[in-house]
Amino acid sequence: MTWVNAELAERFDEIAALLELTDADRHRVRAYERAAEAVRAASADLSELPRAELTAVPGVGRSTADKIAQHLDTGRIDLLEELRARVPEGVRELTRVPGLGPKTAMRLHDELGVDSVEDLRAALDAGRVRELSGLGTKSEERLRAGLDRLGAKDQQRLPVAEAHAVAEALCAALAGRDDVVEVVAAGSLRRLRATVGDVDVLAASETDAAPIHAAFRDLDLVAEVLVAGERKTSVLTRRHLQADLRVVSPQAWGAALVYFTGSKAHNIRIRERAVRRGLTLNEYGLARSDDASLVASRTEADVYAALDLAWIPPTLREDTGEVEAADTTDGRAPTLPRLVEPADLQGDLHGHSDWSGDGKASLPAMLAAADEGGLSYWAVTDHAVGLPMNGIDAEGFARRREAIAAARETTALAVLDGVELNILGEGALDFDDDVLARFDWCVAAIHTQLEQDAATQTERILQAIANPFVNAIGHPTGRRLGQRPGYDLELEAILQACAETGTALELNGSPSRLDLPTDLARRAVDAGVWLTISTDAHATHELANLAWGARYAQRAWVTPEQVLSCQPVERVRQVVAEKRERLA
Ligand code: DGT
Ligand code: CA
Ligand code: CA
Repeated sequence: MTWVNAELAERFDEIAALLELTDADRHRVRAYERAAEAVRAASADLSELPRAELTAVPGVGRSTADKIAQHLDTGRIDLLEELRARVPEGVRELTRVPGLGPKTAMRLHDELGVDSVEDLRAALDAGRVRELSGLGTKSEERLRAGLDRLGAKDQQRLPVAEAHAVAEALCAALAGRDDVVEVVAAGSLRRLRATVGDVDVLAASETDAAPIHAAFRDLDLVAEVLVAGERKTSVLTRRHLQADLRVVSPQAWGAALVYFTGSKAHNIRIRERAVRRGLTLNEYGLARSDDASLVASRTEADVYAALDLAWIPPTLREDTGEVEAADTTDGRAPTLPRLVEPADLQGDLHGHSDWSGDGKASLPAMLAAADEGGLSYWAVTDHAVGLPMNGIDAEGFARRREAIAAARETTALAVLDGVELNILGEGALDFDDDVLARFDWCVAAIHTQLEQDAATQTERILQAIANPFVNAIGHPTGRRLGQRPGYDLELEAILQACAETGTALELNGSPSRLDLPTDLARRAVDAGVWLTISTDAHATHELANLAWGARYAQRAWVTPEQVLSCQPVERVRQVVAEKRERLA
């Protein structure tokens, strides 16, 4: 399908949807749906046909042909503009509520003045909805359920790893089909945002998309079908996670992938760039604005290249400087960073064994798994005694020291004798300096009194950083994805102290944390502060957290040189020794 045909089809679909909202005759709605189908099915590029021949296209009648001509000449269709003016934005918003059809949305608007989702909630609470004729308590229940589901997308963003698991299953099911050439989860999932609102599955197919949409709806994972359209399917999966499927032709794959990967801000930025070059960019391709001829669409790299840009990794697509850094205009060399990758990590500087109460595997088992994962060193940082349930006291660590010595005989890994200290109230630590001095590596983290204000939390952390034996601050903001936000910190002071003392900030790769958040991590590396990318593994399978941590770090433009755990163990020991020399 050519780009112009696709755009026209979209316009006819929108007309049909808006006509339905204005209670137009069913045949009229259907006529525009058919016009969209006819345009989509047309083999010729409609912008290249002589106007007189438009009606020769199967399914295109006089009225449709006029609107096509109007669109081609002026870029607008009067009927569509009228409808857009007639149907308030709020009503269009209401139809996003699952189970709320166009007729009811219009009535809620006309009769109750409801023109937003919030209004609808208020009207339900006030018992006004059931007073409309034909709408009883049953309808109320249905609308409330719809609002809850909408809320699931708007408010309860899922941790990316959970959404990833669902997306993998959805994609795998489609990838097995003969008629699917490519399938990818785009959107915030591909950009690796810490939490995901919904999953945007994009598939490419040479053939009719309808059977692919049908198969998607029939997957076992699907709990409920929200939208069963010809071009878009929306379903609810596990844990109320919404997933949308769109199917495009391989010809449009690259443009669609750029579009549906987002972010919206990134899309807007590159679309402006297109306009300045006399081009139009949308999900079907990059085309010349004057004659609509297609310039690029097949691969992402093609689309970026036609905009004088290097291909931009999805983790950077947030409009925070990546478009400028990718610029290749007039042969300029792009300045995109060489992003850290999981394979760059040489060691893990935060992990647990069953020496502390919450560890699920023995030290030898953890070391074997780390070795298998390709690491060359591992710090066993069991909890210290200040964490009452799980912690180890000084004598316990002395006994563990013997076990570490024995383990070193059996592994090729360098084993760092480590501890995860508790930053107690007022910033005190579990042990005195003479005990701390016996460790190779100390992580300090806040586990208690999470509710304090920014000044207090910052002061506690500064106290820990000032200790000569503290090498990294673990999970610095304390956030739990989907459960609790991090505490507020005065980051500037912390970064300065870290830089001055040679103390690292951890990027905790546990999928329930991904802590440091992107903006903080980027400020940290910009300030010259070491990052560690750590697993916080309590079980052997959690060593896979390294990959989450590394890929999440990409969003902060992190390079391997900025990550201490991407350096050899000798460098780690040197950084530890330097801080002790400086402060002790
Ligand atoms: P989410 O689902 O809230 O975690 O975040 P995204 O980024 O996945 O957003 P979503 O699912 O609403 O849309 C998927 C992508 O589609 C988005 O990243 C960019 C593109 N997109 C959606 N709406 C717009 C829009 O209004 N303008 C532009 N330029 N792109 C859009
Ligand atoms: Ca999404
Ligand atoms: Ca979406």
